This record gives sequence, C-alpha cells and structure tokens, in this order.
Amino acid sequence: MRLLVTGGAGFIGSNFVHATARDRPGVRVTVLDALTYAGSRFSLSAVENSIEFVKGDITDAGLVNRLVAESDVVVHFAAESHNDNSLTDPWPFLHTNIIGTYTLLQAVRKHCVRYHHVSTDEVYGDLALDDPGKFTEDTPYNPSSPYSSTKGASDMLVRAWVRSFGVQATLSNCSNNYGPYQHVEKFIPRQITNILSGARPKLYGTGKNVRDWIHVEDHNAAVWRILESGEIGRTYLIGADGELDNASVVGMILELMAKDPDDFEHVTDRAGHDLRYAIDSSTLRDELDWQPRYTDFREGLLATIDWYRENRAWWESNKDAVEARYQAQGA
Ligand code: NAD
Ligand code: TDX
Repeated sequence: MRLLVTGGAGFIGSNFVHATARDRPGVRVTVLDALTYAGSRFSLSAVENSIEFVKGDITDAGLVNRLVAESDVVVHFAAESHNDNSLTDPWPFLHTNIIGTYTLLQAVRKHCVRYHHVSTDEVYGDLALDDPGKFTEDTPYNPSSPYSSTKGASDMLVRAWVRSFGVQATLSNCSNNYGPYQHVEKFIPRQITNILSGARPKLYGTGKNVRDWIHVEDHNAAVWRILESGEIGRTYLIGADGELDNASVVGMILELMAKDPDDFEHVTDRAGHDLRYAIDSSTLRDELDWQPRYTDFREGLLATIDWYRENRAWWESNKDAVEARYQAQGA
C-alpha cells in the first residue's frame, strides 16, 4: 500500500507514521507537511529512513495532484489545530482546513484514491456540564470557534464529495488526544513544560470545563480500523470514555511532578470556551471491534510527563515564543 499522510510532522500525524512504520512494514509512507510552527522534522527522526518526506502545502493543487496520483490511500491530518490561535487570526484556519481539504478532495476524486478525513468532536459544539448525554454520529453540527467551524466545513465538503462525486471516503471525529510530540501550546504539554521550566500551570477560567481524553495511540489504532473495515461515506466517533475537568488534570500533573496542589494560576478564560465534550464511541466498538488500550489516564499521563522530561530538545526552542503569545492574551 502506498499511503500519503498529510500533516505527518504534527502531533497525531507523526504518532500515526511511527505506529505505521512499527506495525505495518509493508506500507510505503509519504508525508506531505508544510512544516508550519506546529510541524517538526524532528518528530519523524526515528523513521526518516523508512519514509519519504515532502515539504509542501496541501493547498498546492499541482503538488497534491502529483502525490495523490502516486498513492493508494490518503489519510488527512494536516490542519491548523489550535482554538486559541483561531481566535486571534482565523484566516490560516480557513485556508488550510477548508481550501486544503477541498484541494485534496479534488485530487482523490480525479485519481479515484481512497481517502480518510481526520476530524474533531468540536464540530458538535459543547454539552452542559450536567448533561447525561454524549455526542453521537447523529448529533447536529454546532461549532463554537473559528477552528471548529472550519473543521465542520471540511467535514461537510467530504460528505458532499462522497455523495455527488462518489469519492471513496470515511470520516472520524475524535476527542482530545494526549501523548508524546504534542505542541507545547496545547493544554497538557503546556502545563508539564511550565513546571519543567520553573513556571506555574495556567488554568483558564474556573477549570471546570471537561475534556474527554484519549491516548494518541488509541486514536491512531482506530483510524487504521476504519481504513481497513470502515464503510465508505460513514462517520465514526472516536473516544475512550476519558472525561475529566481541567482542574483535575492540572491537579494530577502537579501531583505526578511532586508539586504542591495549589501551585497553579487561574488566567483569563478563552472566549466562547466550550464547556464539555463527551464521545459515545459505541458504533466504532460494536461494528469495527475497536477498543482503547490506554485506559489508565494517570499511567498515560505519567508516561507523557516522562517523555517531555526526556525530550527537552524537542520542545524547549518553541516554549518562549508560545508563552510570549499567551502572555499577550493574558493567558
Ligand atoms: P498539529 O497542529 O500538531 O499538526 C498539524 C500538522 O499539519 C503540522 O505538522 C503542520 O505543519 C501541518 N500543516 C498545517 N497546515 C498545513 C498546510 N497548509 N499544508 C501542509 N501541512 C500543514 O495538529 P494535531 O493535533 O496533530 O491534529 C491533527 C488532526 O487531528 C487535525 O486535523 C485536527 O483537527 C485533528 N484532531 C486533533 C485532536 C487533538 O486533540 N489534537 C483531536 C481530534 C482531531
Ligand atoms: O493553558 C491552558 N489552560 C487551560 O485551562 C490551555 C492551553 C488550555 N486550557 C483549557 C482549554 C480547554 O478547556 O484546557 C482544555 C484543552 O485545551 P486545548 O489543549 O487547547 O484543547 P481544545 O481546545 O479542547 O482542543 C483540542 O481538542 C480537540 C485540540 O487542540 C483540537 O485540535 C482538537 O480538535
């Protein structure tokens, strides 16, 4: 199989490439990544001899056409992915997430190539903290942020290209991922690297907002199950029943890093901050026989802390710029 992975130098994409190289040596991987601030060649150092890396933009139709023509399957991870950035400058989100997806869809349509679209549970908006319900495949789209609205738009394009042009595509909407190689702008790496840098964790607002955490390896195993056995045109929700409020996550990080439980700061809340995400992944479990393997969040978090401790060179050069950006926003 010739597999084109967009965004393979980012957090989830690089973990996907590592897992594929490890578990599926018969798959020939090409990564297409623009190496924005969020991408790093160093995230692929361990596999650089077994993959092809192409630096380029998913909105470059000529390049995308050539790479798609040489592929059997495309897995599309590339995106502008950070909600806070989408609030300060939405344009790159429209460009990459909408025009980039359109460009890929036109290419897979032309060359009849199988396509998997990686998306987020944020397209469904949020749930009340006391709502007993969870998102299902039938929940109406109701995105809150520029980021999630562009992801929702990209999902709609995929569905339309399946229906109108017969594109062979599947979609997945996953909850919050954690694990190695996640950019220090994101919640869990930011708090771990704050502590490793002698700063305090920063909690938005009350800290009661809930996220449904899944280890990145479990997300990527689900993407492979969908590639192998998913039904064309279907959307699959990926989640591992990992609901926790942000204050509890910060508390756990402080405890695992031997800090005082009060050693954090409340900072300015995110505008439009979604309250709670929760995924019902029973379709994926029942129909595609997928199960999460990293069911002990504490254990996964400890391994993630160890990874950031042992890989300072990977994140340290980005840390100051990220914190300067947050400081300008009062966060
Ligand atoms: P990330 O920001 O860590 O990585 C994104 C990658 O895409 C980077 O390597 C970047 O260089 C690349 N990229 C950005 N714009 C590009 C362009 N125009 N052309 C080519 N490459 C470009 O993101 P992530 O957290 O790994 O997320 C990957 C995908 O998974 C995204 O589609 C995101 O919406 C989705 N997702 C993420 C999460 C999460 O918790 N992180 C949860 C659900 C879904
Ligand atoms: O310093 C912080 N303090 C804080 O309290 C940061 C950076 C975040 N937060 C809060 C905001 C959220 O409630 O933590 C929670 C998680 O924040 P992010 O890591 O920014 O993730 P989120 O906005 O939930 O979106 C993530 O999951 C869904 C990914 O970034 C998206 O790409 C994915 O689609």
